[in-house]
Order: sequence, then structure tokens, then C-alpha cells
Amino acid sequence: MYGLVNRAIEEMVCGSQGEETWERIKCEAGVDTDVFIGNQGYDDAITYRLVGAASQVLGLPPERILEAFGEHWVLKTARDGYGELLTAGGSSLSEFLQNLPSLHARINLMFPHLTPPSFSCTNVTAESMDFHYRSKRQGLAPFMVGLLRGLGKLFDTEVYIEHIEARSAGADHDVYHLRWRRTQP
Ligand code: 1MF
Repeated sequence: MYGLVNRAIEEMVCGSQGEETWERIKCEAGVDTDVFIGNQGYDDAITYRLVGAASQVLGLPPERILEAFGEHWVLKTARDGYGELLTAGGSSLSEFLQNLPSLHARINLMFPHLTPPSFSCTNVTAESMDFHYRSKRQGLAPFMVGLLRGLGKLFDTEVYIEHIEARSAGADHDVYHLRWRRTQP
């Protein structure tokens, strides 16, 4: 994955736990990279090891770490660095999710080595949908939950998320049933 992802994990941990904890996590993960370069590709294993080590050191299940990281990604990394791309994605959660495929197509044009997941929406109503997530990567379903929560915050929308089909339980891909309510007009 692009270094931007590992750097976002670093920012999240340093921001909430401090630099010392981050150094312990890197040590535990056997990662000796001093600085992650945003536009350089890194082995996915590094990202997984960092999440695993953070889970150990902080005493939280990896799912919690991934969820927190998903939220951080949307509210900090994507918003700060790619704000225009995000706002071009739509003016409501539903619109944004339906535009996610074209958002990734655009990002992919700029960063050709991206291995982007693919998304689709079915059974869309004014306040609900089924949201489909397909990825070449394993185990990142909790990260998507965090992303959805973060997007809810971004759009002043309360989101209820039910994970109705899980690849980890043998399904073809992950499906989330979403219901939402805008908290501000
Ligand atoms: O393959 C990759 O390296 C990769 C990196 C990040 C693939 C996808 C992503 C983004 N995605 C992360 C979860 C991947 C899960 C999976 O593979 O199953 C989050 C997607 C997303 C979902 C909802 C809302 C917003 C989302 O992301 C927006 C986004 C996506 C990619 C980037 C930024 C925002 C991005 C930008 C530049 C990158 C890498 C990713 O690389 C750089 C960095 C600095 C300078 C030049 C290139």
C-alpha cells in the first residue's frame, strides 16, 4: 500500500498515544522504517503488522484499531489532503457512496499503483441501502465500518451499520446494510 496509509496510522497513534508508544508499536511489528514516504509503495504486510502490533501494545482487538483508523482516514487524511476530491464526491452520504467508484477511478489515474477496492450500492431508498465492498485485500472489513462512521460525521448524518454478509464468514464479499438520518438540514 502507498506509504500514505502507514503514515496515517502513525499520525493517529502519535496523536492519541504519543510518539513513544508509536516507537514501541513499530518495534513490536519489526518495522524499522523511520519515515514513510506518501507516494512510495510498501508491502501490505507492513500495514498488517503495524495494526497487529498496535492491537498488542494498546490491548485492543485489531478490529477496533482498524475501525478507528477508518474514521481517522476519512476525517483527517482524506479531508486534509484530498478535500476537493471528497467534496466533489457528493453533498450527502448516499450520494457520496454512490460516487465512490468514480472517486477511485480518478485517484487511480493519478496513482496508477493503487490497488483500490470496488464498491457498489443496491436497494437504494431515501434512507437506506446495501453497500457492497470488494477488495483484493483480506481482513479490512472493520476498516470500512470506520470509514462509513467517518463519512457519517463528515455529512452530519447518523449511520446505523449492519454487516449482513461477511467474507470472513465465507460470503463472496462484504455487504453492509445502512440506514441513516441527517442530524442537520
Ligand atoms: O493500494 C493502495 O495503496 C490504496 C491506498 C489507499 C488503496 C486504497 C486506498 C484508500 N482506501 C483505503 C482502504 C483500502 C482497503 C482495501 O484495499 O480493501 C480508502 C478508500 C475510501 C473509502 C471511502 C472514502 C474515501 C476513501 O478514500 C479516499 C482516498 C483514497 C486514496 C487516496 C486518498 C483518498 C490516496 C491518495 C494518494 C496516495 C494513495 C492513496 O498515494 C500518494 C500519496 C502522496 C503522494 C502521491 C501519492
